[in-house]
Amino acid sequence: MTSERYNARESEPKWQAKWEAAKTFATRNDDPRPKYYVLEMFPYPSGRIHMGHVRNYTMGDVVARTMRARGHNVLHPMGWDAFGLPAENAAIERKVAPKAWTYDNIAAMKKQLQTMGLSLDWAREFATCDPSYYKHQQKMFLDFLKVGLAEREKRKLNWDPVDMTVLANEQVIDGRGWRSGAVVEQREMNQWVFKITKYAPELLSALDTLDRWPDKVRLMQRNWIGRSEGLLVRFALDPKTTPAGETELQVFTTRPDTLFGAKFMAIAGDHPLAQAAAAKNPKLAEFIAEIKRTGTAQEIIDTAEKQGFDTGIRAVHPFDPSWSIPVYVANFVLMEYGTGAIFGCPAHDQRDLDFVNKYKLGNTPVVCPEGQDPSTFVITDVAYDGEGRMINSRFLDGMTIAEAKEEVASRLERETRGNAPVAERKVNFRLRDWGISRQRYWGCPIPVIHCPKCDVVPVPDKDLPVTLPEDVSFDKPGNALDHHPTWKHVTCPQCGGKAVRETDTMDTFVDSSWYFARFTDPWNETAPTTLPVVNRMLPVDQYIGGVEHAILHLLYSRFFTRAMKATGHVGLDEPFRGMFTQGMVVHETYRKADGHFASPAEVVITADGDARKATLLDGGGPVEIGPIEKMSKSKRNTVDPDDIIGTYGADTARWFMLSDSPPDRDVIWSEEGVKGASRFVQRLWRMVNDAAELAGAAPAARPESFGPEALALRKASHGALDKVLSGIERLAFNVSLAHIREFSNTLGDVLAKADKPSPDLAWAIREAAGILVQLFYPMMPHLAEESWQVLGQQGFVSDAQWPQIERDLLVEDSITLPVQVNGKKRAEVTVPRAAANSEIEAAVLALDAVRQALDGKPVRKVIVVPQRIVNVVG
Ligand code: ANZ
Ligand code: ZN
Repeated sequence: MTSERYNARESEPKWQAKWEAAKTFATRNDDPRPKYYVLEMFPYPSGRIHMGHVRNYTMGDVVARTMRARGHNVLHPMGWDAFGLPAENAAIERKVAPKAWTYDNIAAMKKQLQTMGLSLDWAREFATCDPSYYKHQQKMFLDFLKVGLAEREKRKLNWDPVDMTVLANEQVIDGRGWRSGAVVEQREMNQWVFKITKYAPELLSALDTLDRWPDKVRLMQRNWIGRSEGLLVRFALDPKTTPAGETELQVFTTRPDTLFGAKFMAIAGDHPLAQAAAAKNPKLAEFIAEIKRTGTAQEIIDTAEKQGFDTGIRAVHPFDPSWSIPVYVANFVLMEYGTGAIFGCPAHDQRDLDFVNKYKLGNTPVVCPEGQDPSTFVITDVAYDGEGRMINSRFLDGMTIAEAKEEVASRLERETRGNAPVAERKVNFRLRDWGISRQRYWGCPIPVIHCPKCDVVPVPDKDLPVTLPEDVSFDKPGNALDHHPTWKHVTCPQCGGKAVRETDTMDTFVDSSWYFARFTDPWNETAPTTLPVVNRMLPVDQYIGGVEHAILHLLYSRFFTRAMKATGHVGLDEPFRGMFTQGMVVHETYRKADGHFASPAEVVITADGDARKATLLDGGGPVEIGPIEKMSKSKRNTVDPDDIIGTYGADTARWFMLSDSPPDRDVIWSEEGVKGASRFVQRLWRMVNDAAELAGAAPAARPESFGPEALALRKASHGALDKVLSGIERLAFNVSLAHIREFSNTLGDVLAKADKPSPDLAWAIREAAGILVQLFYPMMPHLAEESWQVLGQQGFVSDAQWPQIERDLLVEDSITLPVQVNGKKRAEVTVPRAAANSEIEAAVLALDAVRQALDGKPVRKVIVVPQRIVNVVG
């Protein structure tokens, strides 16, 4: 037995250096084996890795190492999502240049990541702020512009009237500018958008093909795209009441069945009709200015009190010329959706109900739920949006909602006014085009030039990349690119006159929408991708990341891939075949007597269970153990990966990360848990050494036959192989780890008993130890390499093929058969698989249930259908 402890601190850097020297994880694009692309969402270079990264990258690494061992050409790259606001904040607060700050952080985090022993191909590393990356992004922007997938559009922006600058949404706090504290206004300005809406139907329908995505993520995408089927209805207006003789108002409705419950119409403040009316009515103009101030963010609109202003305009009901309906301007109607105008049916829509209750417009229910009496059914302050039959609706009465919708649609589309049908069926999407302009310095410059004569002029290809200037100052509010003395002043590439560069930069979501494609050939200097390569290496077979990116990042990437296809940069639509969202890392919180939080590193825990107690490491003061929460700086319940890896080693951290919880759930990080994992590492180490000693007696050639002990061990080995692999394939890592533990217990028992093993058992022990090492290799690669050597194997375990499963060893020894008595199932019998019919017969007739069913009658016949069923005839 070895008395030496496994020393992770010595072993881990040693193997990392050997892998690097041997280029073990370098991936060749021309490798003929089937490819497998594993990707974890690349990190933002904040400066330090956190436990969430450790969990994310460990999972990806297990998949990558397993698929590699199984004969795939695995692509497993890493890079940096390096643009963004924190670099500018650091520049403002600490006077460091965003570029220097970013690259310093990258260097520090790379060092940390390397201590984790990840099987990454670092040769493909890049940061999105490298001009060699964003150059291609600029090229693709111009390609998109050519085919109409990028456009300029007027959009509302947050304007800080004190700092005289545009603010990003996250810079608006409670409606005020983050620096000035001034009340933010909405201003219309020209913005660049990507036309994601062109793909809305396809982005929705293709979700059905993504069967290796979590259902919840697909549902979130579906809701975000928000397809609804409805009707565009042209309401006639009473021209006597309109500001300039306007004659109609078009609305979008998904509930045309409720037309007879209409109590008002409402239009957005920036609807042309509202604008025209406001021009003649200062009070209305004032009202519109006021509702504009609250902004158009969905959350604000949903929670703000419903407000309206009666314009005096009157609309006419499409089924009754004598029915006049008031037209309001309302704060809950958005110009950006549908037509910016609605009819309100308060009985069946909560917003509309809140509105009429405030303005005393009344309501009439038109859908009556099953089991309610139509004559007494009333709505007071809760709208009814469920199923039912139509009431108070003339020719619709008695119909279901669906029938009524159809009836209204077909009547109104047949009816015409001024040569056009009064209504048409319409599918609407909630999805908006993707506004990518950001008024920030640290982002990818949008490669266009504004010329007073030629308007918008694309930067010629030969002038790409448009690089960011480095001599920038952040002492003024607003975009540092704007204030730069020279950067934006250029000559127009078309007319040679004076012109200025676009100073907006791209949303950082653009950077992360195609990095997975760039990883396939980051060396290509002339194009974003190399077609034959990108088409072979994509899609990403397994993508792993946080659920916080389940909507925007994934949707933008799906759009971008399609746009790249349309412009000839890839040949596929869907970038991620398999998607997995991992849970968070959570930890207990600790509070000191003075109410402040203490970090886990400052606390000692004693005793277990109810007696568990925490005290301060320094001075022993009392500490209250608080709830388990997501690791965060504010709660001080973070654990530094450096500390854990330095103390226990990366293998222990990796093992513990995977062992306790299903990977899509939260995992509770605890000192006790890590210690348990660390003990397990030592146990495996002793076991491998013991096995190596006993296996010394094994013959080189596989024995002809195996005795019962050896056979039992071999069954355990191959059973474990089977179960551990299927766990990894399903990403049920915790299940795989439990099977590894169970198998190690079996092997431990055999080793404890086998003093001088027979040759066949010694052979089975050697086989079992090899399999054990290969099974824990994906999770604990350093320990596995060290163990591989102890077992006398050549080369790296990292280069070893996954062991072949002998399927006949997986067959169960016993079999359970159903037993019928006179054609009715009465019992089951478990017998050795190889049992003779006479043995089965005897076992069946001895069953109580069979004797009872026979009820004293003699047995006439027993029919055994081998491996299937037993029939007793009485
Ligand atoms: C009448 C009605 C009656 C409606 C009723 C609903 C319930 P989705 O499903 O999200 O597409 N709507 C249309 N355009 C709007 C806008 N620009 N701002 C605010 N609301 C708008 O929602 C469609 C429904 O949302 C439409 O159907 C319309 O109100 C409202 F019992 O028309 B409905
Ligand atoms: Zn020009």
